[in-house]
Amino acid sequence: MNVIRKRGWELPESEATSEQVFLSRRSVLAGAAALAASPGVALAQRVADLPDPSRDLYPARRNEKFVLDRPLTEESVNVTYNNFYEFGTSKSISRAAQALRIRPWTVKIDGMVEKPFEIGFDDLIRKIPLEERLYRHRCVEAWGMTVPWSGFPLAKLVELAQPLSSAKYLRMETFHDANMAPGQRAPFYPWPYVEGLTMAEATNELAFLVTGAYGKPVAKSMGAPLRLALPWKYGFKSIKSIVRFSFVADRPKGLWEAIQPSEYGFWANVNPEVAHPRWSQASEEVLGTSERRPTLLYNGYGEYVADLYKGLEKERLWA
Ligand SMILES: Nc1nc2c(c(=O)[nH]1)N[C@H]1C(S)=C(S)[C@@H](COP(=O)(O)O)O[C@H]1N2
Ligand SMILES: [Mo]
Repeated sequence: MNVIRKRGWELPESEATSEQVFLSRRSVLAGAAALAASPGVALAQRVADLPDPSRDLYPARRNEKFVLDRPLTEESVNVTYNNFYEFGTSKSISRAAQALRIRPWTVKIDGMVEKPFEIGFDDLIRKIPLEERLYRHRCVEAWGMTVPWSGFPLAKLVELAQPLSSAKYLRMETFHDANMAPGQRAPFYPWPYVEGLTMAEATNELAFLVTGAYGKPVAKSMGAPLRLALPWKYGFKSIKSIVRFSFVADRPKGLWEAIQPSEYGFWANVNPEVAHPRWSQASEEVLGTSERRPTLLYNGYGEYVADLYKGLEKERLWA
């Protein structure tokens, strides 16, 4: 296996900048060439340029059950400080991510289900009522933020999918299109981005499928049009720009676990007492402030999720 000694998310901004500039220039050139080459692509581009057809669904009604212990992170901070390796390895991918075409967007549901199907994102989003939830988010890199997400419980999508009782895990996959997302040309990552959950985790009420944030459709840099929010787990579990949900018998291997299993595992539950091999998880930078806060077990969501892990104490639950 190709072991990367220093990945982008550990690079200081200054070192990552040249690659960022390179990647975004490549994406502009690739986009222009593709447009010239095919009338089909030109049509897709016109569809993509239409106003967002889900705009009327926002702002969604807030679910008051989920309360925060700190102020919301500023929207301007949240949309411009991102991990989205498909568009580059620095935090400053928000410009490059504008190349993400979010219409048409088709979601595939397959694997161990009554009947596999595909559904257009705009049909899916009108099947299930949206709500707003204020959640904390804790990246494995020891920074945290708070977000007013809109969306619906992942459990509702599971219900729609009608999995067989033999399904044990939910595997999720991000789009794969290196012309659109030049980061996917980096050969040492096993694209597409994949993540997985047990069925019990996927149907826990906290697991939230995000379609919006800050009272409108979610920004491209934050994983439009459909991403996950799992506030009790490290952020890399919260996969962005999902195109496929597969119900499977075997534990899926996520992109980060595939690259560096000694540091990034399947469970990845937040725990201040279990250090990452290369840094402490005891406290976190509060994004957009100069403050540090002590990290909380399960990122403060133990009352919702601690029971999921009873009897699993022998598993590596914390990384
Ligand atoms: N497809 C995809 N999903 C992803 C990532 C990514 O690089 N690609 N990064 C993950 C990580 S490490 C984090 S912390 C969150 C970041 O979400 P944000 O940019 O909205 O803060 O997305 C997660 N989901
Ligand atoms: Mo992260």
